[in-house]
Order: sequence, then C-alpha cells, then structure tokens
Amino acid sequence: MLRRSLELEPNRAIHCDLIEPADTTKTHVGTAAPGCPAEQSSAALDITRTATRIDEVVVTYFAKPHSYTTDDIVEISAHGSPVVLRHIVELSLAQGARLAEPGEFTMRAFLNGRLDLTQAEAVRDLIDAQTLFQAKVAAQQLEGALSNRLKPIKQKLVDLIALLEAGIDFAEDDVSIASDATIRDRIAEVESPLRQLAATFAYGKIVHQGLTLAIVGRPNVGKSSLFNRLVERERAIVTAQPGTTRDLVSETVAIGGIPVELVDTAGIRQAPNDAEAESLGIKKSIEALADADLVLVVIDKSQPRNEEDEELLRQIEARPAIVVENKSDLLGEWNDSNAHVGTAALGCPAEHSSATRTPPIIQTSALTGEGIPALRQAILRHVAGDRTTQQESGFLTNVRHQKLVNDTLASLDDATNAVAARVPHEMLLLDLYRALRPLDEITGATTTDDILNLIFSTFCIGK
Ligand SMILES: Nc1nc2c(ncn2[C@@H]2O[C@H](COP(=O)(O)OP(=O)(O)OP(=O)(O)O)[C@@H](O)[C@H]2O)c(=O)[nH]1
Ligand SMILES: [Mg+2]
Repeated sequence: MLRRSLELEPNRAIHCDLIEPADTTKTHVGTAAPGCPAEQSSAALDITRTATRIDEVVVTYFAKPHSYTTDDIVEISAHGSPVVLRHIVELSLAQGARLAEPGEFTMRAFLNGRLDLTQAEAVRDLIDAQTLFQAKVAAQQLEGALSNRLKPIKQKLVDLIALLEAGIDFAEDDVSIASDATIRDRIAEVESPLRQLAATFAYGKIVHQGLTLAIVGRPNVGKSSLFNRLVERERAIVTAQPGTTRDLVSETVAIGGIPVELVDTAGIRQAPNDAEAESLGIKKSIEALADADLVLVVIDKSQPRNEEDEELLRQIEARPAIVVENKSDLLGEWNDSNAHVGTAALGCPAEHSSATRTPPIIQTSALTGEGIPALRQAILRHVAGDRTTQQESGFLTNVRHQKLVNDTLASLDDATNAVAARVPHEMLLLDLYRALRPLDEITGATTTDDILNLIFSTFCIGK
C-alpha cells in the first residue's frame, strides 16, 4: 500500500511510503463498525499514519501520450531490493494489475506508432548490449539511424513505381512513358546504395553478436599463458607439463567495444593411447578451431616447427587467423638451423591483407608480456574490420534485416532483367512491388494511398 502526501499529477514524480497493510483488516475489524463508511475511512487513515514503512518510493505519472508506450503509465521506483520489488508487484496484482508479457511495453509502443520495427528491435539490442559500443550502436538505431538511411532509398523505389503506374493508368492523360534507359538508371539508383548497405552486415554482425577466437597449437607452446594474458587474470591452469589443458576454457573480453569470446583449447597432438581425457579434449580443440571466427595458432618459437605445427598452419589457410610465435624471450636459444618456413608463415604484420589471407605473424612472450599489446592490436584490426563501415551510422546488424535487404536486391535484379527483356510495364511493376515489400518490413508499410498520393501530387493528374 502506498502512503502519499501529494496528489498524483501528470508528468511529475512524487515521494510515497510503501507501507505494510497486513494489519489493516485486524484494526478494521476491531474498530470500525460494519456499514459505517465514515468510521471505516477514518480508521483506515489511522492505519496509514501508523503503519510500518517498508520503503520510500518514487511514483511517476506519465500522462498519455508522453510515455514510453503512449498510454497512461504510472511507474513506481523503489530502492532495488528484490524482496521489496516482488512485494510491490504482488500488491499490484492483488489490486487487479497483470504482469506484462515479455517485450509488451515495446510492442505497445510499436503498435501505438511511437517506434518503428527497427527501433523496437534496437530496444532489445540495447538491453542485450554487453559493451558500451554495442549500446551506442543500438542507441543510434533507436534514434532511427537505419530507417533514416533506408527511407530515401525506398522513396526512390516508390517514385519509380509511381512513375510506371502513372504511365499505365493515365496513358490517355498525356503522361509520357518512361524509357528503358531511364528505368534502368532509376533501378540502379536504388540498387547501388542498397548494396552498400548490405555490405555493412559483415561488420554489423560482429558488432551485434561479437566473435569467437580459438587459441590452438600443439601442447606446451603457451596457449593457456597467452589466454591468461589476454583475459588479464590467471583463468586457465598453466604447467610445464604438456597436455595440461584438457577441456575448453572460455572467457569473454571486450576488444574495440566488441565482445570477443576467447577459447583456450587442449594442445593438439597424437595423444598417448591411455589418455582418453586428452583425446576427447583434442577432439574439442579441433571443433573449436572449426567453429571460431578468428584463430590464433600458437607456435613455440624456441622449438623447431614440426609436422603438427605445419598441419595446423595448413588448416588455417584461407581463414581469418593470426600466427603467434610465442616464447620469444627464449630466442637466444633459437638458432637458424631451427628456422623452417611453413606454408602460412609468410609475410609480416605490415603485409597482412585480408584479400590474400596471409595471416599476420606476431612474436610474443606470455612469460614477460612482450608482444601482447601487438597481439591485441592484431586482434583489434580483425575485429574493427572495414573502418568506413565502422564510421557509418545505420549499418545492418540484424539477420532479419540482412535477409530482407537481400530479398529486395534479388527482386531489383529481376526487374533489371525484365527491362532488358522488354517485358510490359505491368509485369515489371510486379518485380518492383516485390522489391518494395521487404523494405516495408523494415521501415513500415507503404500503402496504396502513399503511391496514389505521389502519382497525383507529382504528375498533376486529375486536376
Ligand atoms: N619462457 C617462456 N615460457 C613460457 C611462455 N609461455 C608459456 N611458457 C611456459 O610454457 C609452459 C606451458 O605453458 P602453457 O600456457 O600451459 O602451455 P599450453 O600451450 O597451454 O599447454 P597445454 O595446455 O599443455 O597444451 C609453462 O611452463 C609456461 O610457464 C613464454 O612466452 N616464455
Ligand atoms: Mg593449456
């Protein structure tokens, strides 16, 4: 029960006491005569004055339409004790309230037209954000960054549809029929920025989902030591005994604002016959290697490379990877006769190019920490990807949006082919409407009225 000294007023917050109403009935029964409302209410007033306070809360009344959902909303903010919060919910339910379904407030905001679909999805991304950068990207989307980028593109498509519709419906009104070249150009004007947007998904997906980085190599090369360096604590066990790590050990860290799940794995080798746990661990290492978005192949720089190293280097060919030559502090013991250039051990960090996929090579000492900042930089370079995309606002982060943009592009391709095949404009329009619908599913529907209005306003028909 809330005890308030002020009346609730629209768009104002007031302090209230949350009081325990448990003894209300006891006092009621004892002091108030049944059927005597005046006495009852004065008794109730006494109780509210004397009742025990559980918490001091703030009650805010958001009068419609100035609320999240645009409905009338009253918010009760308590001090955050889960017990008290549950109590408030239980009291509200007892008074006839019901629990909101998951996402119901945002759904109401969407249904009431306060948010479009991309913004509603951005709310979910904002809540799920694990890093500030992810939150920033979600907030940009909540401000309508993606819709703002899509709307002019979609408008061009709607304009083209209106142009063709006018040519068909009002041919007798002297509306000129667009030439094939004009139509082709105008399709290209829609297609080109849409392709650029589709290309942002490679980076947007990483921003949204983060990525997995597997640390692999043969036993004892220092994988767990590097893993601990990267997570900045002694998370994995390190010993001088080869075969120490038996299971996958993972930890998520933020690199360049992107959550990166680092996975330390068992050293890959031909395990002794009686080492069942190690064999199972190695199987998991190979799976982690296959699943990872980025692989760190660790090599012991103080040892000659052997066939196991070479096999791993072969496996990461044509995959995003970084070769880490660890134990660089022991390089004094390393001589040229140990040098063996493997298939992937070409190039240097400066020569790294994602086009050729030659993995960068970083020398580190997990023991002294030397080279660890360079390793972080190399990981960051991979994570940050295409800088231009990173600077753009309104990129695709969501699989649903990516699929819809690709559907539109496919229909625009069909439309271009239809123009080349000189099919009647009625048929061409079918492709263009098919291209429009997926965009509608991102930014909200285009109605027949939208198109008709455009025809009438732009082409001065039916004056
Ligand atoms: N000198 C030197 N020793 C290192 C370095 N990195 C790791 N070590 C040592 O190498 C040994 C093995 O290190 P780990 O990190 O357990 O190696 P690992 O690759 O995880 O080994 P497994 O789990 O057995 O596959 C330990 O004694 C470490 O202290 C390094 O950069 N320099
Ligand atoms: Mg280990």
